[in-house]
Amino acid sequence: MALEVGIVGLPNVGKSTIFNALTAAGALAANYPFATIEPNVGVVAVPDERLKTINQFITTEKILPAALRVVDIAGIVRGASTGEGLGNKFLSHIREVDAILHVVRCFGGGEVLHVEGSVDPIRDIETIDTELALADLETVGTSLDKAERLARSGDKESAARAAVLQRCKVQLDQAKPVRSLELNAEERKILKSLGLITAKKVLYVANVDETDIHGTGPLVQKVKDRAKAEEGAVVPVCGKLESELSELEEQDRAEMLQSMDLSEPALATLTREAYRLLGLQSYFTAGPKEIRAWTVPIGATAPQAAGVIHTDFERGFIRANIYTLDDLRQHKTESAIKAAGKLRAEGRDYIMKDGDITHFLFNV
Ligand SMILES: Nc1nc2c(ncn2[C@@H]2O[C@H](COP(=O)(O)OP(=O)(O)OP(=O)(O)O)[C@@H](O)[C@H]2O)c(=O)[nH]1
Ligand SMILES: [Mg+2]
Repeated sequence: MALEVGIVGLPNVGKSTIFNALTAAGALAANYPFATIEPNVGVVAVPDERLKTINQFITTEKILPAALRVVDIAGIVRGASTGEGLGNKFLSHIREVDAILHVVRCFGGGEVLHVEGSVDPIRDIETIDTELALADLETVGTSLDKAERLARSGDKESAARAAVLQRCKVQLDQAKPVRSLELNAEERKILKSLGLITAKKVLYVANVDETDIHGTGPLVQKVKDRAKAEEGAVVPVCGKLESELSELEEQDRAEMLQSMDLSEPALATLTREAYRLLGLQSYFTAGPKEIRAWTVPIGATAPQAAGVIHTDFERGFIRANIYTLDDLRQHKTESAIKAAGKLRAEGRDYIMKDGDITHFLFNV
């Protein structure tokens, strides 16, 4: 099950433009069902040059990159938390995603109306943050009442729960996100089931003018400063340009990128950053049928990684035979890697490393 990121922001900031470009580019990227699943849900490939490198040594029928699900959520307006606009319905979509892509308008252009009348990314971020904080405050308030009641009747677990919720309440009352609270593992566990929106990680997407595709202008700088204070990241994307790029064939796209001094579409950078934000890494399987990237959280063990392919692989895990891309570059074939004693047999406790090329042995 691919992880999911939700595109959030004020109306008319370019969310759907970016979503459409992401899913169209993904569809061209590989022979994979990268496309739109529902009108507002798509699957995008996580670009990874290492797949091509593996393919230089191992011939295969198809190459499958890792994937992320992306959901385009309708614009949030001032008052959404109290049911304004499409209000709560959309907030409930955001509760379900693993991380948030917050699109902020940094492009001018009088022809596209701004709901607040002018371009001001920091004000816009604060408007969204306030609505999300208010929505969380409601969730926290309800849970806190309940936890306090149970705590009074002597329930220890509820007392611990009430203490964490109280900290969240203080934070949210100041319109600050729960993610910037320092929480230990136990506290995180308590909050997990609440699906608090402001506890989710955020990647800011600065939708820039065609005159500022590298994002060096003052508006993007403001967003960068803001993100830095929250230990977050910003990717500048020109929605208009990306949507043009996504419609081109590979050759034309490469020429257009080069003419603008860009090494890749901003959407590729965006997808990779989102992957990193989620604390994910890839390992590979490689054979004549397919070369494929699989997604695991950083710190996953070998059996857990096997479980991403199939739950039987995890249950019946015996061992993993692993080599690296460098081994492949040096020795050229798997049999040569083995002959050189470089094929490692790893057991149940092995912590997967980014880029491991793996064969799992299991019985069912
Ligand atoms: N100049 C310029 N216009 C853009 C850019 N990105 C999007 N637009 C325009 O802005 C308008 C709104 O874009 P959408 O992608 O529909 O915005 P949205 O955020 O999905 O809006 P809602 O779904 O209503 O919340 C459209 O007319 C786009 O063509 C950009 O980078 N530059
Ligand atoms: Mg839209």
